Amino acid sequence: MVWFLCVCVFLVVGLALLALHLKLRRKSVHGLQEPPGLPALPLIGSLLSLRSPHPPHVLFKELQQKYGQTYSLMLGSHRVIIVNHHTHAKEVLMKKGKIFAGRPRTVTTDILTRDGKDIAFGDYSSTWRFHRKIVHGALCMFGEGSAAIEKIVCAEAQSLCSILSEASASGLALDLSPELTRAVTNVICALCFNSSYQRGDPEFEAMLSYSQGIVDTVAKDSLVDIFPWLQIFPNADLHLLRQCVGVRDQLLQNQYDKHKADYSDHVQRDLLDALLRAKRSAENNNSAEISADSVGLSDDHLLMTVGDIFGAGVETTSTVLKWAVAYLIHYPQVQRHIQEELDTKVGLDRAPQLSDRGSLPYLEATIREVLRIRPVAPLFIPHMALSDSSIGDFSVRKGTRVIINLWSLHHDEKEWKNPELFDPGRFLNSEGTGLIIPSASYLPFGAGVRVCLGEALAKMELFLFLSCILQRFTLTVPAGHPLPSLEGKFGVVLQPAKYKVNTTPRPGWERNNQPC
Ligand code: STR
Repeated sequence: MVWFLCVCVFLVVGLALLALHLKLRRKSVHGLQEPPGLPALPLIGSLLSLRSPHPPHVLFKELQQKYGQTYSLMLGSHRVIIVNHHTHAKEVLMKKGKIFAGRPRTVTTDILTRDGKDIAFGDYSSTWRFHRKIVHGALCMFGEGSAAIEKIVCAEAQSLCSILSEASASGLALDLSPELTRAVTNVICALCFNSSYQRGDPEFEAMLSYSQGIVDTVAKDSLVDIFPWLQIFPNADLHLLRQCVGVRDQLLQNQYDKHKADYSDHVQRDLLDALLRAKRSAENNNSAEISADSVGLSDDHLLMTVGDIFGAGVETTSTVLKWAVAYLIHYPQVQRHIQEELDTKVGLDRAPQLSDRGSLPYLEATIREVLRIRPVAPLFIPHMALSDSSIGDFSVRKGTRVIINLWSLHHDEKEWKNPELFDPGRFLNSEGTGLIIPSASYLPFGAGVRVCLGEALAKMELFLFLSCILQRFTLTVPAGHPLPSLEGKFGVVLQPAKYKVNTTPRPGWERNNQPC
């Protein structure tokens, strides 16, 4: 009898859940169907279907075969739509950019950004828009637009090359990572704080490790972000994240206090001065619209934004440089081609400068190819629908998270011939003289309302660092070491594994030590 009752209850509950599932599935916005979905169980969502030896961007690309280019899944109780094709990606980012400009709040990003007071992870609002506008203005003034930044980048490239020279003289195989990171960090330091780090500076060492700690723990779909209630249990990752964020915040706070103490309306030394000025002038402005906007633009907001610029500026550019070097070692013919181009267009008597960009198309094509084959952020940062909407013919309910799988866009076999092959030539016209973007399925810096703010600065740095290095050195794998792995470690940025490099000075370079 008891058994019979149990079976009945089981059947009734099962049928009820099935009915609910079908009802939810049919329920749609504007009469459209919801995207096909992965199986989902109550509470744990689609977790069982997401077990895989592959990192999420690769798994999401594979799942297209079964569910189509756009499909949905449940992460715990959150509905997530995965977009794998460029037409839908552009609809989300550009055509309906404002509707999808939201950001989900997660445990880890809230810790990093004081509950979303930054730009990258902060939700869409009038404060956010105003905040982004002033950062954009300040970056234009101190970043891409200024000749000063070119000088700074060139000086850093120069000092990086001196260190590579020392290493090559001693015949040591070198892990380029800390050197590249220091060079990129110093550019951002100069830009933000008008300061820089010498080799071995303890503050710089502290920064290297806190930044890695943050990359290892933040926004990588860790379980606490899916199930926030897991925070009640001791969690080593969260502990590490809090500790790293604490160190970072102290560092930022010191700079902020210094800048506030000797701030003057007349001189703007760096980006932080420019941000302080924009904040003050907004506060003093009587115009109803602006003062309403500026409400909430607290010290925390500026601090968190400087943290973003710092984190993004350092982690992304240094990661791309490491990927570029890894690929140049794997493809020595590409390296030779760039060096021949440098030899004929720049020569050995002077360092490359930004104005050479137009005459070095093969190097530019190589940078584009690195950004395609190993995108810095293969899933970008998740978006969130701010109202009911649609993607293609599928309905999307308000609050749904939308993940654009940039990896799928950049590795789409229909768009790219042999996508796993590293071939800078695909970004050149048939004569090899001019740059092209051969496919619409290419968005290394995103697009739309939340497009990367540092795109111009990043491109400038990649060009100057790589051209300076390749003008003077040939990069090879040291005897007895394996080739760098091209696989990558998934996180908020896709980082290459550590590897060692030999830097051999190119013939003729030793004689010419022209500074930038
Ligand atoms: C890196 C580590 C750190 O110290 C601070 C940040 C905050 C900004 C993040 C950055 C991170 C990683 C790369 C991000 C960037 C904002 C935009 C950029 C996510 C976590 C990308 O979208 C690639």
